[in-house]
Amino acid sequence: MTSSFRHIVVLTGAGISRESGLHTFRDLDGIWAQVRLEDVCTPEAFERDPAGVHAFYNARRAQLADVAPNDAHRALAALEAAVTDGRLGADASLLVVTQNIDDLHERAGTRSLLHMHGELRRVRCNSCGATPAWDGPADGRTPCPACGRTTLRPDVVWFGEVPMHMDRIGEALGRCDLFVSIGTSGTVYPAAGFCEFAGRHARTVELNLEPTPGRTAFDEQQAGPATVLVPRFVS
Ligand code: BV8
Repeated sequence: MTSSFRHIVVLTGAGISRESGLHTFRDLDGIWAQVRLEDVCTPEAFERDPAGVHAFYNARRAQLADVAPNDAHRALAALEAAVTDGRLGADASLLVVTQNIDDLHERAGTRSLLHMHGELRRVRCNSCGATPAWDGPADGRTPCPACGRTTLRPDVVWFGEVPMHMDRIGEALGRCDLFVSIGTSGTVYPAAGFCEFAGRHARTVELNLEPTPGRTAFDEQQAGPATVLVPRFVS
């Protein structure tokens, strides 16, 4: 399916990591059924309870050691290899934009990747702005490796904060001829608006366990698990 396109943008959400064992957010067994978004995923929450927010992200960071990429992550890495080898044309391009903060795309081999909501395996210093790679727990007593101050926060984008890499994402969406949304409910903006923007000039496809409320905005919708749909779609 993808071989007839030149410039592909793929948006992924928590659903692509579900079969690796990481919970989604809004499914019945999702993260927001366990903890209130307002208590862990806003700057106000961090201001109010930094230890609680650090604990939430420390637990999710620790979980990365117990999970591995699945066939959907690997299929996207194989697609990138085909682009890099010139099998989709000399000037072909692929960009994976993920809302996920796990590292499963990297571990599957994807390099052309932007984490628009940040990364679990980084922290950010509120004093000096350093964003060191981070594997273990962090909290209000952990000194920043760059400046030594104990002002570290998770390097993720909370509600009300500006997503990362929006300039590069907008540029890629503006020139793509294929936009594929994988494993996202299309609830959170600005990611939820990417289909409408790309759809002005590109073919748009939703690959999701079930059709989402935004499915009518896509040219095509396929329902099923990502580990089945994605390898078949990119072959
Ligand atoms: C911003 C942090 C301005 C990291 C997250 C009113 C209207 C419109 C917008 C707003 C509004 N009020 C406020 C806003 C803005 C707000 C927003 O969109 N709110 C929503 C709730 C209405 N957005 C923001 O604040 C953003 N910032 O707008 O700044 C701006 C914008 C542009 C330019 C400059 C300035 C910041 C949003 C980031 C918030 N941070 N997380 C973390 O803790 O992980 S969001 C959170 O939701 C996660 O990051 C997650 O990635 C994201 C999206 O969720 P999904 O990935 O889609 O997961 P979900 O569970 O919802 O769905 C999973 C899907 O997978 C399901 O459909 C399921 O069927 C499917 N699935 C399950 N299993 C499988 C599967 N599919 C395939 N195979 C399977 N096996």
